[in-house]
Amino acid sequence: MLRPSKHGRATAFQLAGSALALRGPQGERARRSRQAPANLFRSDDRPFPGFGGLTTNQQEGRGTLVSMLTRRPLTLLHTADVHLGLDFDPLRAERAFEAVISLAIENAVDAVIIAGDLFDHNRVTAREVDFAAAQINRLRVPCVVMPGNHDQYDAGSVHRRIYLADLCGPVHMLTEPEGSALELSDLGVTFWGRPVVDHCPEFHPLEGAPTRESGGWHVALAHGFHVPRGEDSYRSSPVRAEEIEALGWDYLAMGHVHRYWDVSAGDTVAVYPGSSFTYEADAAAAGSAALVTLDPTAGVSVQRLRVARHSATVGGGQ
Ligand SMILES: [Mn+2]
Repeated sequence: MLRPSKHGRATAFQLAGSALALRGPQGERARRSRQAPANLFRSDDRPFPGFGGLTTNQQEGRGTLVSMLTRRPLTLLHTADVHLGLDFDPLRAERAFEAVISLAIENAVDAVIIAGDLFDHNRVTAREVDFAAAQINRLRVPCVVMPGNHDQYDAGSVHRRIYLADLCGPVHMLTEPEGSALELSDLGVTFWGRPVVDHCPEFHPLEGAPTRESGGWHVALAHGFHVPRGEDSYRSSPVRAEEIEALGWDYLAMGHVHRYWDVSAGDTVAVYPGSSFTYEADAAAAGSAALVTLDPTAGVSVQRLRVARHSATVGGGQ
């Protein structure tokens, strides 16, 4: 389940089974079948230097990512809910995305995360796709993209119709329905994400997220609705505070809620960056993005960035 990646010593791998697969009688078979190889990759057949591979954690029913990477200072530009192809004002979303990419360049980040809803719907035109690709191709750093509920990875998904990774040099897609990890060893970071395939209450974006062992930074992506501690929710794609705490990763890049919102829990720093555009008619209103700094000494910090609108070119009257 390994495939080479285009960014130097990068690897992508799918988790062997998921929490969903562990439910019911079929799940029990799946669990037994996972017990044989405790470590999927022996040390002598690691595909790339520094790649630790995946082990299973029988007690928790979660895989464990073992990384041989070392932490180094890392900055990420995290955006979500870009909604290119926005029905009522496509130019508004486009200008905002252009501004987000400019912020990434100006801040000289090491990588960009788009945590769902890059596209507003699956009917986006070739022109809109070309616009997205042209903007992403302004980057000279990796861009990790995961589908959200507006561009969900079902049979009709825009991400099955067009392949951003082919159009854009920097793009790595996280589209494995049960979740997949992507290790960028040059940056000392491992990403994991489970895309929205069916936006419903039964879908839990963090279900099946592996535990992590020391070594490098661990950054997860989740597109869903935050549920505060102890509360029940019938909303689709819930991400519970308890799940964020149990994740125990360095950073959780959220998407779906259109305002900047810190939902950190336990040791996991978790933030919604907010939509890159704003529905406000006020030209002074702005969307937002998150500038994430991961420092081996100072830890993880997040700064809310304002995404300025180009008021002279954005259509008003909404
Ligand atoms: Mn969404």
